[in-house]
Amino acid sequence: NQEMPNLLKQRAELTPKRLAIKANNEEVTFEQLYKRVQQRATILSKHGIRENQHIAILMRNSVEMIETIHAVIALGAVAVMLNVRLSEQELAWQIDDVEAEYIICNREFQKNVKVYKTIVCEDLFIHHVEEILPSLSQVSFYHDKVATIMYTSGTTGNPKGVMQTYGNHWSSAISSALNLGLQVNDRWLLSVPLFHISGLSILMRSVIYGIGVVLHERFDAAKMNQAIMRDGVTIVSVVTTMLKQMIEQLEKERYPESFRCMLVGGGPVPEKYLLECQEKGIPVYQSYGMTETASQVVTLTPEDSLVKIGSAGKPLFLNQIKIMKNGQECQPNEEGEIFVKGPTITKGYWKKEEATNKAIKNGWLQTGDQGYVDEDGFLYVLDRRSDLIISGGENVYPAQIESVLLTHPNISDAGVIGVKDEKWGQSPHAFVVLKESVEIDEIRAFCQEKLAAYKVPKYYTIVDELPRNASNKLLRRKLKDLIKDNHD
Ligand code: S0N
Ligand code: AMP
Ligand code: MG
Ligand code: MG
Ligand code: MG
Repeated sequence: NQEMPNLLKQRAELTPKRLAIKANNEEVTFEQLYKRVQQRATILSKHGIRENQHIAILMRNSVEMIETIHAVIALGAVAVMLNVRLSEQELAWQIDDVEAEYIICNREFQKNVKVYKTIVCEDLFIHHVEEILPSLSQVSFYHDKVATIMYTSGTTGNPKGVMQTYGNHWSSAISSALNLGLQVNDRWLLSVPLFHISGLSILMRSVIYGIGVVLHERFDAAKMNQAIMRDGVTIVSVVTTMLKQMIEQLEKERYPESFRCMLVGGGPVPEKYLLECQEKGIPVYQSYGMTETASQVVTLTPEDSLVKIGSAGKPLFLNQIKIMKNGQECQPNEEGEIFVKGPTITKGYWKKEEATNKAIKNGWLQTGDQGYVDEDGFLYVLDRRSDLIISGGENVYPAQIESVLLTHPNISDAGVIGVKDEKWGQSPHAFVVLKESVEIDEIRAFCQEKLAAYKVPKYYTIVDELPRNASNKLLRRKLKDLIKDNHD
């Protein structure tokens, strides 16, 4: 369990004058960032935040959010990253489960967590701090120590807190650099949420590599393109929904030569967008990864992007993959379930030993995803799961929506599937069996109360009964057939 220094501190010592963050019209160097983080940590300590506590962060992407994450880490506490799109109930569930001591939030989100001990970010950092907390220099970091927790849902049951260690983040950043390379003048455009590993991993890379983050507080395709054209951005992380809007917006223009990587992940990437990228000379890299693997574990290399279009690539250095079916390892091109092993795999789910042992055996993480590896070792992730809907990079689990629908007094049975959506890739479609008649709008409003907006079914079909097998298991595949003609 190797000890490591405070990474931001060491980075600030190594390259103090380099750009750490560029946001709006603000530019922050690593030296300045480190100073501000020390001040923030001192203030947070005065509010009672201590080493090893779980501190939830409920914020929108901003410089303040970056400083808050680093400050929580500097105190030796664990940063629990909450998705700002979640409903009050969903947030409460995660906060209770993780036993968060405090929630640091933007003022706009305070109403969603009002029963908890909140610290409103906007109120906190208006005063200047004269003296930095001396004990900050005594906080130790270890490879095996949990840095962050992010919740992710499984096929059934409640969300689970994925524990990401310092070692996981470190290894992830190193493996990525060994694949994509690293240049002193790299700048990574960050517009995906920092509460997802897609966003947080950029922050980690920035500190570990000593490269700048160009921060966008909200996604705007035109502004992203402008940043690539004008702000010296060399790498961007996107999900398919964002990529699609960016290429549409680009029209006839071309990105500059210096722009070297459009890293796309978090869900399936339809080949038509990859082909369109090729036509427009966009260096697109498909990747495969998840919260449990601290971001990408498989990424296509530049030299293969043309020949192996559609593939997510080969495992990044030090990672391994295998495809399993009925307890046997598959042959090349044979479809099965994807397993991953390597130093970026989570040490487990918070307080869920059984689930951890089920998911990770001998270091191999069972991903739940279907795919195959071709004869040259390239992974293809298949879009075969009926139990997971990915809408604009956000995971939606049908079982969760079904259980919400079932609590409605007029609904006796419910089934949810993902249907094709032009903008989001997939959207939830609900099938309900009614006890008594009820307006669809009422069902929708009922869901809106309890679920994040992106989980609220977009379409509803009233049916007499749902397709179930002999053991009463819902056959979601059969639901697809019922509406085949509507969505294709
Ligand atoms: C796609 C995004 C940017 C859309 O958000 P936008 O445009 O800002 O929407 P809003 O203005 O906030 O809201 C407008 C309306 O749209 C609804 N809405 C918003 N998002 C969604 C959604 N995803 N699905 C459906 N509806 C959505 C709002 O509710 C609102 O509706 P109304 O008007 O009715 O109120 C945004 O969704 C986004 O940021 N998505 C990306 C999330 C993400 O990053 N996912 C990846 C998670 N996975 C991982 O992190 C592992 C993989 C990974 O690490 C990775 C991934 C990508 C690239 C690189 C990596 C890597 O390995 O490094
Ligand atoms: P998350 O739980 O939000 O970390 O999302 C991880 C999930 O996104 C994976 O388990 C896959 O189901 C999906 N995913 C990630 N990358 C890809 C990809 N390249 N192709 C298809 N699905 C992907
Ligand atoms: Mg997941
Ligand atoms: Mg928007
Ligand atoms: Mg996802």
